Amino acid sequence: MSSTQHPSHPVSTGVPSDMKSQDLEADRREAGEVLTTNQGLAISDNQNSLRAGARGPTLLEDFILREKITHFDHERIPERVVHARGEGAHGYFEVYEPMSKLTRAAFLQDPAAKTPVFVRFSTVAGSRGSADTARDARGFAVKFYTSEGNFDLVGNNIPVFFIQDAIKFPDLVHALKPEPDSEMPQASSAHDTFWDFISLMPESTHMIMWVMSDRAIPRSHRMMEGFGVHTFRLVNAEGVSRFVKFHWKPVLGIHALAWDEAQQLAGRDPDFHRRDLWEAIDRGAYPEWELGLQVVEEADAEKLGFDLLDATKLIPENLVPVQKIGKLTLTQNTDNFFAETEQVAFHPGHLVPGIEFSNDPLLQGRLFSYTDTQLSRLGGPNFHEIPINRPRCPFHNNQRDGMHRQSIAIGRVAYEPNSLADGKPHEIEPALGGFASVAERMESPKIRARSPSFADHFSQARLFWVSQSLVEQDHIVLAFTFELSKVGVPAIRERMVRTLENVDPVLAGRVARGLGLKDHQATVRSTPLPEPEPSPQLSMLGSGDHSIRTRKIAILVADGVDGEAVERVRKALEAAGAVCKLVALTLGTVTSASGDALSVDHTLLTTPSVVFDAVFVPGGSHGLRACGDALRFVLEAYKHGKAIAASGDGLELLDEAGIPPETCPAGVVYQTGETLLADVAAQFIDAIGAHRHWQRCSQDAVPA
Ligand code: HDD
Repeated sequence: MSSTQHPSHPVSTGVPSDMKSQDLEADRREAGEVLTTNQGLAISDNQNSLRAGARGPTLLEDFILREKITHFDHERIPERVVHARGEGAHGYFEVYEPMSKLTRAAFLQDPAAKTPVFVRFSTVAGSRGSADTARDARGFAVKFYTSEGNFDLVGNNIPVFFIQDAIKFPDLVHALKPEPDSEMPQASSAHDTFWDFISLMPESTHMIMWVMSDRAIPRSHRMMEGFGVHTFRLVNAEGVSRFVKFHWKPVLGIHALAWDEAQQLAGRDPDFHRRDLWEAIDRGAYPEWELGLQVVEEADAEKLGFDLLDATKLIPENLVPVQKIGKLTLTQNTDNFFAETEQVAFHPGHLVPGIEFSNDPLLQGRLFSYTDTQLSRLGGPNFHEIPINRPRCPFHNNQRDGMHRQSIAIGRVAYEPNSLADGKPHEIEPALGGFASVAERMESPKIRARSPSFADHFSQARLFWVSQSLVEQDHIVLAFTFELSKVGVPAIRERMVRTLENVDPVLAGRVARGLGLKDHQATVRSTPLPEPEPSPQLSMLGSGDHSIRTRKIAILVADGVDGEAVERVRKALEAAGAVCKLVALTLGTVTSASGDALSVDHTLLTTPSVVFDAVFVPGGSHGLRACGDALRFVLEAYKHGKAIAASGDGLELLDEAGIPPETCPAGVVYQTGETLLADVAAQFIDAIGAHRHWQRCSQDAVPA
């Protein structure tokens, strides 16, 4: 094998070579043949410590035991104070057209170039081992290894934030995290301290609407948007600066789980999102997002009607359309979770020439926080030398020493200016690639104050509400009701309902009813709430192209199954890009009606319907009808609004589960006497393409 080729990174997949991966090659270690100590001493006995007699005490002399145990004792590093739970992958970014009009950033100029990236997705509240499907914002952090240094876009899947000023971040996070006396609840905002804080912070209202929407329970990280959140600046070679918001648009569309499904997944497969990403990349279904920009001329910023520096505001896409300028593709899983995903250090201040900050006070505070946190998390100031964080371009300066320094700086000069090293390394002027901040004019008093332009906390929360479909509004009402029902202090629940009055009286009234607040009265207003023009892009419904690519379909089988139905429907689904798995009572094989052995992928014992997008019940599998797990499987799929198909007498399982064909439920496809299997498959594909048949989920009577 060549020195640049690694067994888990075949070059024959048609994937362009990943340059960051090549850069990591020198740091990869094969297991090796002989077990040694860290000093290279070959070990002859890894089973027994050195003792004074077979039953005597262990000797202090046992340096092999001590080295092994000492290393083990220090294997853990502090988890991230927020976004502790996450997973990462490698890939690349390509720009569609040269963007020189807007920015001088080199990685946004050449459509033929592929810029390596490492991306980490995360939840915010939970610990490192918490479940993936908690109701929460998701982190979407991208490190671009550009020729001009690393550029990190450290965003979320929600375009706004809870607070306007970084000085409130520790308060927000302390309120959100498990309560400090009991360390409960884990990975959940449904508790007193969080809602106490939110109900006292009107500026959080817009973000809380998003967090109570289905955006906070994505079906997959591959099916969620990403946002840079803050307003940044793009600066071109002429020094012209414009405001910009960054967007990531998933090629597979934006899709969510059902809340009941998300809760069940937290127990049935806490790694659901991590597994989904890993498996998709592993089988070559590379996740893709397009990078979008909303660009605002500096002179137009004041015409927007809100302050671009306020991170609780978004720019509606019907006001400023998103222009798609390139594509991110994830192509490679990590070799080692700790070395790559755990040690990667993102920072909104990792910039390249041509991209700059705005004065958003939330962003400004972040610029301090991210380096600071790595000092305790990664153990010192040399975390930039950790392979995953190391820029791919050369980097030289006079910083020296410190904990865990890896590189060996040669020579006696570590200062500038110098003459002993020919003045190197030296500065370089902006025209030749040096970074220079935009020369923004500043004439202001030193003051602790919020700009009056940050004062409107409800208009965009209302814009979000009115832009949702009825189904999405239902889900928001249910989410508020769920979360606030877990709040023990009545005054907090009531205060939050009063906040919601400022968003929409119907929303507030429905939540109040859900909470049993019988005395709730709608607020009498002197001026009616504004009636914003709905912004269609704020709704998830109808997103995507109805493709079923990468969707996971369960085929329930037992001995006697109609093998032809299995194969024909499976073939059609796979041709449309779906992944089919045979689920049966036990592993091994089932024997079809015609005597063929069909390999089983999963059992009903280990694999529930919540890990699938749809279920097909071919005829002949009579053994399933007496199986409670099989009945529960289809009933849950039904309750969660998933596409269900049955051929032949497969519909008897559905009937047994209480899903009667005569009601023609949406998204349930039956083979009647005349229907061909090809038609069943085609209708099933359509039904899966709709993602979920949400109208079914509101049927509380379904007992799954
Ligand atoms: Fe933050 C991590 C995103 C506000 C302080 N943040 C972190 C991560 C993401 C974000 C995606 C995980 C990065 C990774 O995968 O390693 N944070 C955001 C967004 C914000 C935001 C979109 C608002 C728009 N954050 C924010 C503020 C502060 C922090 C206001 C502090 C003043 N964030 C941190 C941190 C973390 C972090 C404590 C924890 C681990 C880390 O940085 O590396 O420094």
